[in-house]
Amino acid sequence: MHFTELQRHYELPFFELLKRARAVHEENWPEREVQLCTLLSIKTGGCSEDCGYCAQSSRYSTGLQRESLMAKETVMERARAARDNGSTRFCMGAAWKGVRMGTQKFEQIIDIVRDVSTLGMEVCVTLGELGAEEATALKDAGVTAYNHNIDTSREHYPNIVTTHTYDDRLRTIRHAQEAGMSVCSGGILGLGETIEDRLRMLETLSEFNPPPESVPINSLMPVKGTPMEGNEPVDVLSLVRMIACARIAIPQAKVRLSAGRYSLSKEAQAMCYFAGANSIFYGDKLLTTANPRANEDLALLRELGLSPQRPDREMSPPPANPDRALAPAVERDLVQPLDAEADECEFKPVPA
Ligand code: SAM
Ligand code: DTB
Ligand code: SF4
Repeated sequence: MHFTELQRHYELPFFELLKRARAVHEENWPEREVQLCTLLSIKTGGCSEDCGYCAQSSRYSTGLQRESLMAKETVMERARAARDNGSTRFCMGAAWKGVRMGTQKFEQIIDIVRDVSTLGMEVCVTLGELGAEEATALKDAGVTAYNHNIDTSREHYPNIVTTHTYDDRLRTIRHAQEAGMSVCSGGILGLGETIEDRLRMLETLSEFNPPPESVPINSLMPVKGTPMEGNEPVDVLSLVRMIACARIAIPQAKVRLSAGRYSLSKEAQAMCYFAGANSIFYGDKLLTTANPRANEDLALLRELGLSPQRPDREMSPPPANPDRALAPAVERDLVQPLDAEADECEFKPVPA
């Protein structure tokens, strides 16, 4: 959806915008279902990147305890627990710039994914930068969706990250699409961006072909020690407007009310659900920061007459529109080799 159209929607009187978003939601989704996704940080901290919001960047003293790649059995225990608690999607995150074929850590990841995918949940991973080969290997191992956020507008991106570019992010998304994985991509509100930046971000996401399968809308979790620790909190009504605009601009995507729910009242969350959010991160912890307690989330869903969504392992990614070129468009010859030393020695080659 073009920026000016998004802007027109965003500026509607609040209830008019909500009414339109609700109508799009009802046309495209079962009205009462909310997807429950559990996050697990399988490799924590020590990341080479300088994303100004992130607790896990090695550039900032955030006091976070670093943890190397989790053993498969521990991941499996957590995944089984998530399934038993009603999650239908298990999302594993790693604090890396990216992954490369032929390294020990990538082999370990593939092994973990293979086993987790036997549990019947959707399997999502977020591992940073991917090439075409890595994307195919992940898909073959059983990944259903790859999370890679564009986070903000192209214009604002260099103000929050300098160690990789917006085009690097788009290239990874394209590799995930080409490998046949669903793409989960969204952003963060509260990075010092303008409303225009937020809408430019939605414009970019809505132009993906195939469209993203899910769009996480995070509000910044301010982390002490990062350059963004003192950022202004996100205004709740602007968050609801963004959820509504995401619902209208990308009707076929699940809109995930993501980080930041911890500080939202029940009423604020209810407005987000009404505006089109139909997925949440569920469980007491996100990757490193707090999330509402699972029993409180279930109680709120019950109070609102909503219910957890059924799993759909067989779902295929949203199809591309054959009348348009695939998007994001990427320049092939720009792939940079990953710096093998950057992410605290996690790039050991597989022994011969
Ligand atoms: N390293 C990989 C990457 O950057 O894609 C995967 C992990 S990274 C932590 C995943 C996403 O978490 C980021 O793209 C960002 O959108 C979100 N995120 C990280 N820190 C956050 C924070 N403090 N508040 C809100 N969202 C955050
Ligand atoms: C997404 O958009 N949000 C999740 C998931 N994808 C990987 C991560 C939120 C992280 C919040 C900060 C933290 O817990 O470290
Ligand atoms: Fe954090 Fe991911 Fe950026 Fe690393 S690449 S600093 S884990 S957001």
